[in-house]
Amino acid sequence: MPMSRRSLLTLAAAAAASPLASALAQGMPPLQRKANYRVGFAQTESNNPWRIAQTDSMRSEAQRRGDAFVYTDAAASAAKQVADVNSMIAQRVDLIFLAPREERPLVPAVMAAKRAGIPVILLDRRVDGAQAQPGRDYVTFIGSDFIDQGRRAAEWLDGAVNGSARIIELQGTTGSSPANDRRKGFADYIAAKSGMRIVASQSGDFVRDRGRQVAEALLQAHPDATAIYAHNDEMAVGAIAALEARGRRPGQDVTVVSIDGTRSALQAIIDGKMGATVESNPRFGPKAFETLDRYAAGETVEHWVKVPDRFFDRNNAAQLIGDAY
Ligand code: GYE
Repeated sequence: MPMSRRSLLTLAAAAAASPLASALAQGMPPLQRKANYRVGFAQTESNNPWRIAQTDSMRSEAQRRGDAFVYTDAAASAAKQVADVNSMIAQRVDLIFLAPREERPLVPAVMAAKRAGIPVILLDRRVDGAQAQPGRDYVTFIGSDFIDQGRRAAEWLDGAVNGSARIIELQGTTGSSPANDRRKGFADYIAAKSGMRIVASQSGDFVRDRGRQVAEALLQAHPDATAIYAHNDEMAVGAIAALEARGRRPGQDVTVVSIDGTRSALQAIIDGKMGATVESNPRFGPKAFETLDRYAAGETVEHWVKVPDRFFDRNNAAQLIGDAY
C-alpha cells in the first residue's frame, strides 16, 4: 500500500530527530544490530591486578554473550597501542573498546577508526577533549570520576591527620587522564587547607616497583614526610615496602592513602599499613557491552557513562576482601 505524503513526511521528520540520525549527521559510524559481534579490546598493559581484572571482566562478558573478542596488550607503549588499533581496523572488527594509555598519543587511533567507519567506546581513560569528542569522534567514555577520587582521598587524609600533613604524591602514568585528574582533585581540596602540603610529587607510572623506587628517593629527600598519596594501589603497596625498608612504620609514622581497591590494598588496610583506598572499579564488562547494545539500537548514549565507586577503609576492608581482585 502506497504511503500518504503526510506519513512519509512524519517518518522523515522522526528519522531526522532520532539519535541514530543525529549521530550519523555528526559523522559517527553506525553499528548494525546483530545477534553476535566481533569486538576489539585494546588494553594498555597487563602489569597490575586492576588491568587483569578489567580484561577478565571484558572477556567473560563477551564469552557469555557469544561475541568474538579480539584482544591486544600494548605492553605500556602508546605507540604500540596505536598500532594495535590500526590492526583491529584492518581486521574490520565491528566496534573497538579502547583504554587509551595517554590522553594525546591515542587521538590519532580514535580518528583512524572513525574514518574507517568503526565506532569506538573509550574505557577507563579519556583522550584529549580538545582534539576528540564523545558523540562526534567516538561513542562515549565509560569510567570513573577521577577528580572526585582525588578529592575523596584528600578528604579522608585531612580527617585522618587532623588537617596537618607533609605529603609525598606518587603520580600515575604521565599524560594519562587518571593521573591528571587524581592530581587535580587532591590538589584542589588541599588548596584551602593550610596545614596540608605536598612536599614532593613524581610519577611512578602506576607500577608497583616504580612506586617503591620513587618513594625511596622521595623519602630520602624528605625524611620528615608524614603522608603518602598514591594514584593507585600498586604504587601505594610499593611505597609501603619503601617505608619499611627505611624503618618507618606505615600506618603509624606515615599515613598512606590511595585509589583502586585491589586485594593487596585491602589486605594492607586490614594489616593497618594503609589507611584507605578510594575504589576505581575495573569490572567494565557488563556496562561496556550494554552500551554497545544501546548504540546499536540507535539510543542516545550519554557522553560519559559514569562508573560509581565505593570507599574502603578499616570499617569494611575485612568484610569486602573476599570479592577483591
Ligand atoms: O587506577 C590503575 C590502572 O585507568 C582507572 O589505570 C585506570 C587506572 C587504575 O593502571 O591501576
